Amino acid sequence: MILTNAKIATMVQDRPYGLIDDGCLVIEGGRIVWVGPTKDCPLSADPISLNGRLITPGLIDCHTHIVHGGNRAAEFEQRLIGVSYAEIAASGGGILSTVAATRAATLDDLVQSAMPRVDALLAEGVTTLEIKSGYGLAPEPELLMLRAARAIGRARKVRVCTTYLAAHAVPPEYEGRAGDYIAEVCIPTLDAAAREGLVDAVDGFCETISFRADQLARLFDHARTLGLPVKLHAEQLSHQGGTQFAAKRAALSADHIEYATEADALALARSGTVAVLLPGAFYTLSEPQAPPVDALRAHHVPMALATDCTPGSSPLTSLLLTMNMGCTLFGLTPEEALAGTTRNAARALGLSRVGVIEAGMQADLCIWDVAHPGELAYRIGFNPLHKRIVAGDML
Ligand code: DI6
Ligand code: FE
Repeated sequence: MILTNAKIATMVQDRPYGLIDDGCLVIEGGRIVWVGPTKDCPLSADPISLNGRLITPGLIDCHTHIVHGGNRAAEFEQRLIGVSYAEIAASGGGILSTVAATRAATLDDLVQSAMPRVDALLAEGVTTLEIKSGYGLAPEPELLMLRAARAIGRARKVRVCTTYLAAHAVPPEYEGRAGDYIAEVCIPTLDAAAREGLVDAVDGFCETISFRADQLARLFDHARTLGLPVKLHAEQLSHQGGTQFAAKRAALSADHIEYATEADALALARSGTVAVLLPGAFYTLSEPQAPPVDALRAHHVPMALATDCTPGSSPLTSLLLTMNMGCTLFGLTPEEALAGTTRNAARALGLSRVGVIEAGMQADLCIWDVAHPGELAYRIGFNPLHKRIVAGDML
């Protein structure tokens, strides 16, 4: 397939957007075999002219809890009249109410209820999607969530990366016994999930309402023995040392990090860990403190953006709106926002064959009805996607 007369945002880092003004892209066998100026195109058989449309790498949502049972709309109403997230959690709402709904769901329930949310992301150009477990908090429901994630990757043209997040919260049956939960449930269930090929990475929630770093250390040590990379929800609501803990373990990413410090940013830079920024949760919870973007930028920490699609803290299924929020709420530039949902999002998932447009990469692409890549973060609630291409198939 030869695509010509396109503005191509390759997202390679040598110039803004890696932009090629009048570019040509050759795809063969699901991979990009050539990209460059149309005038230099090595082939001319049956080119498809895009008449100046924009091509970008396929969008990557690198942090979602998109598989879950039930919803938390009632909580939304409670929070609007002033009941706090913590008060709702303390009264059995919050994550634990989603746990109950998820434990009651069948595999088909989990797949079918997630599919409209997945389709909303795909309609905006997502070609790679990360999906976490973390609402089962017991062996079989956690495995069921990961099986649902794998089933979604088979049912739709999208690459799914799964993340094991049994260390998301302490279930009621282990209240006050976080360490026992890690040892008796999280670690054995990770073995079972890994044996079944269900896990691509391991995650944890380091916060006062969930786990301390030293409790997560045992799980992360075990992940390393299985050859699995780690990532961490860190510094979302307070400073607990999660970012330093993640950096020390060369985690793929540290996520949320609203309360990270300059020293934390330096640690991320030194370890090559990606900062995954989640403006949907910041917006939904009306959080008072934004992540230290200036420090991350100053230390050249790669920044990614993701929906953090959850039923409670971030019921967001638009990566384009996430880009707009990343700019408006966190101060990212439109180019940083696009890098955050392509090149840096791929890095946050440990993927090396997607996220930029260059020869040898997988042909996961978006064609947009816009003239400049900066327009993608600019509009609010508007979808200019013309076509999505996954592994060379134009959809
Ligand atoms: N941080 C969050 O915001 C979510 N989990 C986490 O680790 C909360 C998930 C929920 O509200 O259901
Ligand atoms: Fe999350």
